Amino acid sequence: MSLDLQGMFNPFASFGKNDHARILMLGLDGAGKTTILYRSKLNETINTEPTNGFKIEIINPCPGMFFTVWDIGGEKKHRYLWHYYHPGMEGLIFVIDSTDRERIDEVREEFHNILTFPYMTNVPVLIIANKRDLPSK
Ligand SMILES: Nc1nc2c(ncn2[C@@H]2O[C@H](COP(=O)(O)OP(=O)(O)OP(=O)(O)O)[C@@H](O)[C@H]2O)c(=O)[nH]1
Ligand SMILES: [Mg+2]
Repeated sequence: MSLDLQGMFNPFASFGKNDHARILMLGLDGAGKTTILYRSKLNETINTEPTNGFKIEIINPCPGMFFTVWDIGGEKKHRYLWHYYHPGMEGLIFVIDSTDRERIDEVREEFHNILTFPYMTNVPVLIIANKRDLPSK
């Protein structure tokens, strides 16, 4: 599957070239954050484990565009970290498993909660409805 990275990262096009904007990537466990992170970095699908804490990678989705992406684990026990890592972040990627209808209310609550974080005002938000290759559960 090819990914249109330039199109996908369009919400962040206002960042200057080469300025390495800091982007926070959040979403429930299993949504596909780490998969997307490495697809964006390596252009390949890697096998992931649930993220225990966080991962940081610099990605270069198109020429001259660099982002430092902070991918924080989405399991409930890690979600308190979301609040601690948001200061200084300049953009948000929120990833949703679009087949996981059972947890859509939880997704909504967590997203609304993120929007109350004090530093999360006036930051561009990219919402990815992931796993579109799968049938709904
Ligand atoms: N079919 C399909 N599977 C996907 C897709 N994206 C991710 N997955 C699978 O979903 C599972 C969870 O993916 P991760 O990237 O580890 O999810 P995560 O959001 O980082 O999860 P946490 O680290 O626990 O927060 C893995 O088995 C992935 O291979 C997708 O677009 N389609
Ligand atoms: Mg992960």
